[in-house]
Amino acid sequence: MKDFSLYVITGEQFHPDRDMISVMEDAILGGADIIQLRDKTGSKRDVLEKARALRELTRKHNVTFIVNDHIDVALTVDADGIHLGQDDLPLEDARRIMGPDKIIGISTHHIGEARAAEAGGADYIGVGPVFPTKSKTDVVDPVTTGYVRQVAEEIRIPFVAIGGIKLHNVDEVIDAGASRICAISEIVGAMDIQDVCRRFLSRIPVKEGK
Ligand code: 3NM
Repeated sequence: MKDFSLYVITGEQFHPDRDMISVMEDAILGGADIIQLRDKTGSKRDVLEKARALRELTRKHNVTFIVNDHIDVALTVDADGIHLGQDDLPLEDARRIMGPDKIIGISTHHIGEARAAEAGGADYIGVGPVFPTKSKTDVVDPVTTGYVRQVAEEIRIPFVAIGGIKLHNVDEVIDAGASRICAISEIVGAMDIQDVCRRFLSRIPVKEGK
């Protein structure tokens, strides 16, 4: 997959007065290089409509587009990939449906899950929640930067740190070895989304070849 630095997930509850597409376009203009549609409550039709709009937006800006959970929606709009939780469709079934070229990302909360995802052919893993977060209801206890460090040392596929990451604590996550950061509330809930993205990016080490 195309490498990335700043991963932004939709979180419409954090911007009740703003349109989701304009919020995500601001994130992209600020430098977000991968976008995920995460919608746990909408009907399939709603999710499909949002996915189509985000697909169009991400194509326009040449940014990677991932759909959370809804594999049928991901395929219908030709998203670049899907993101799965530990209780979603197993990786090997998802791979069979998505085909060899689509991106499959998996949330992991301990090293055993990270090893299994890598061995099973995931393209990247989520590592979190690093800190407490209010953006996810069925969330496990914070895994701390200790888990980030463990993954940085052992796992060879790309990983993105997630969960409660803010401008005031991102340096701890980078120091633990993360080079890809994901945030919802700190970015989509901001007054100046582009500025927050640029500030995050200024803290993330630049990758070779980018
Ligand atoms: N997944 P915020 S934490 C969607 O640990 C999600 O797998 C997590 O939102 C995981 O940046 C999380 O607002 C919520 O804390 C991230």
